[in-house]
Amino acid sequence: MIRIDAAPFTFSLDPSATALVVIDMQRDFIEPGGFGEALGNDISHMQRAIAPTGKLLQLFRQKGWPVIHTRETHAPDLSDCPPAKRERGSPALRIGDTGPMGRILIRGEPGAEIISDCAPVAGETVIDKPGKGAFYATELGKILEGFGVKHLVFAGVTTEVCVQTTMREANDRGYECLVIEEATESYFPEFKAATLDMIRAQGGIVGWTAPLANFENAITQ
Ligand code: C5J
Repeated sequence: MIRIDAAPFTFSLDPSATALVVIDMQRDFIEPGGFGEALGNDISHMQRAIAPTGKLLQLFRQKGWPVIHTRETHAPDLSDCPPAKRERGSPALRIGDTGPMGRILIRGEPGAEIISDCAPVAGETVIDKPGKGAFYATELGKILEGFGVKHLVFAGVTTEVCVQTTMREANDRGYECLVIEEATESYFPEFKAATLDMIRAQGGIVGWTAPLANFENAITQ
């Protein structure tokens, strides 16, 4: 087992049973003209997560450990997008509307793609998910069973929405979950801080958090 200096206590991972799950590092959440900005968010916060997530990807690739990327997307006919999701609030552009990067959050459109700095490479799994949690209405559970993994390391955006939801789903399914602190971001710094606190509170009720350097030091020793 590899021991990582984490909070609320040491995170132990089995190098033969650990995968990286990178949540929704898509142009629509990170770049100007996408869904994040259409919702009125300050997308500049997202920039901070890019280099640390890239570094994590590099570490997993060097180790040959499984990497899974998710994308929050919908079918072009919106058949998997509940009206309640599309019609909520008054964004500048709704899911399915056409913006500068094509139709918002629609599979196959430029905005739905993963940013180039974190793009999947051959052999990595990409999961399109219609919800916030990556287990809902996807094959993720079966894919993880196929890899035989027990420990999941998380990165991606946004911390309190899709990252936290997926960590909670994974925790309920018996996975040991660690989120790398610099490799996740929110449009709201206070929400990121609160989410990391929530995850590791009560003896790690959802999982663990650790700085990237602690993870890197532990796995490269
Ligand atoms: C949001 C996500 N924030 N990937 N999606 O709507 O967190």
